[in-house]
Amino acid sequence: MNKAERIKRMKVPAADAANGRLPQGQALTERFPILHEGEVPAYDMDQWTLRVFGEVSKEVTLSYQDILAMPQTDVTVDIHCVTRWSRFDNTFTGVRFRDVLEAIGVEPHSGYVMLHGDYDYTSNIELADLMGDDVLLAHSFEGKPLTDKHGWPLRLVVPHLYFWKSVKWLRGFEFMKENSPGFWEQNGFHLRGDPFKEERFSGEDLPIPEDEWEKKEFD
Ligand SMILES: Nc1nc2c(c(=O)[nH]1)N[C@H]1C(S)=C(S)[C@@H](COP(=O)(O)O)O[C@H]1N2
Ligand SMILES: [Mo]
Repeated sequence: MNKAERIKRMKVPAADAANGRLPQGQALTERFPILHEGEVPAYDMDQWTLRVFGEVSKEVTLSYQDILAMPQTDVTVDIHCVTRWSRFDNTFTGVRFRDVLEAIGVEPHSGYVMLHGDYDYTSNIELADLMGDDVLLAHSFEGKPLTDKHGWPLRLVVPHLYFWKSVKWLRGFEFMKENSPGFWEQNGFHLRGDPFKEERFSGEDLPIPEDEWEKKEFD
């Protein structure tokens, strides 16, 4: 199938394309693709920790119970993956990043964060992009615990940036002196990744076939 035909097949309701809800170059999906590098982690939840460390007033290590005891928030958000799928109206439940900072009484001493997820996945983000109302450390999706493949026990959800920033199997926030690139950012992807500005790449465009994601696993 040629490119024009593939684009024609993409499901983009005219109203959503017109009202700007669907970013340029994206295709809508109602299924939820599963994308990650490496293995789905297995956990002993008694050993599981989430660390806040680096350039901060104090370093803190949280247990899963600590997270569940913090104020819980539901968000319903659209998500946009750089491999060109978008999915509307996803409801996640968890704790807002900024509520975590407040609950643990940590003052950031820098504006840049390296997000750490299992196994050895990283993505960099600016602190300002973590402070919004709908940035969650999520444990549930559509009212049920996240599935293992979508990041249980805890994933980040940063809906206003491409989904590679929404680190699954989240384990740490490392405040950094400088904005240094994480895993995909070292491999040619944009340092910030705003889907509405199509901030996909840092340099030359990388080839991303429009239908690559359709060949992935879904649930
Ligand atoms: N730990 C970890 N988190 C990750 C990834 C990964 O490889 N490892 N991939 C990212 C990418 S590229 C995408 S598009 C989303 C996919 O989330 P999903 O599988 O729930 O759709 O997870 C992001 N979070
Ligand atoms: Mo991705």
